[in-house]
Amino acid sequence: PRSTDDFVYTTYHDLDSIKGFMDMLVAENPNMVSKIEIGKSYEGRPLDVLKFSTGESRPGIWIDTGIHSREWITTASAIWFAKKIVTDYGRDPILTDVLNNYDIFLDITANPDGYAYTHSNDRMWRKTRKPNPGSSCVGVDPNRNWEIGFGGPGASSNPCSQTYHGPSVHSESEVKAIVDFVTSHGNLKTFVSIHSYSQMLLYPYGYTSTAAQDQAELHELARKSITALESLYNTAYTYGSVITTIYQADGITIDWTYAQGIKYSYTFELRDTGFYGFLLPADQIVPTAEETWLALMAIMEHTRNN
Ligand code: ING
Ligand code: ZN
Repeated sequence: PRSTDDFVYTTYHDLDSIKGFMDMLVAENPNMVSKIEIGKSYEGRPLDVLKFSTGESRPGIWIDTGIHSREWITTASAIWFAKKIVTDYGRDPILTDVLNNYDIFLDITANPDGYAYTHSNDRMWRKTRKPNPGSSCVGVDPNRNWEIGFGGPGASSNPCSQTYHGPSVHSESEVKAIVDFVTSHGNLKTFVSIHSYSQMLLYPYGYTSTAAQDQAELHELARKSITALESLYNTAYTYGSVITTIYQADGITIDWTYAQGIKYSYTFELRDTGFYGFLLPADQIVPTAEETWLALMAIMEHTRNN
């Protein structure tokens, strides 16, 4: 494609193609979009994040996708979100108001080594690609590697497990890069980490059944967000805290971001509920992105009003 208008949003893309998309989007929108490198992956790939900004020193909204590399629908949706943001700015009054007051950070390929591996070797690869000393099994679960509840029973100490927590807190460079970014930014208001599949919207905690301090507000905003999502194609979502809605999960992203004071910390589990699972047909990319965007807009609008 020669521009992001020609880019094909209805298929899944490899890392090179996504990098090409990001570079075109930046070149086409130099006053709004930039690419920042927050670190390097274990295999040395740049950890690139798109920054959408219309002014200096604004509070931030973070969205990441693909931290579990086989969850391709999340990455494909994020590409569509990126195009949607530049298209709607100046046209959609709510998005315009959000972007006139907040920066949006979009981390489309949060686990690029894993993503490359899902294209080259194993479509079902979930974890990072760092070898584990003393084991023939590779990789750490980047959604069990965070500090809050690290090493608890909702994670595995077996390097061969899909939920292996890793040798130490933030041992994975893909996780540490986000930790360092969040810490040094210091003013993120909203953090949305997008997974698939299960059709759920989840908020803290995963490591304890103690209710989060903001549970009532988080629950009400989840309800509003899912009402918006369901209004488009009637896709049925459930919502609640991680531990009450899925299962106990220790060392997860959003428990850490919430502990940093980022009140609107959410995880989505996108389509479907298991019929195709991680292998969601490409003809569902755009509908999934469209409905999820309505949910994200509800969260961003609430952020703006609070
Ligand atoms: N499932 C999540 C997992 O990491 C989850 C469920 C989501 C747990 C959010 C904790 C927090 O086990 C997938 N599909 O990744
Ligand atoms: Zn996941």
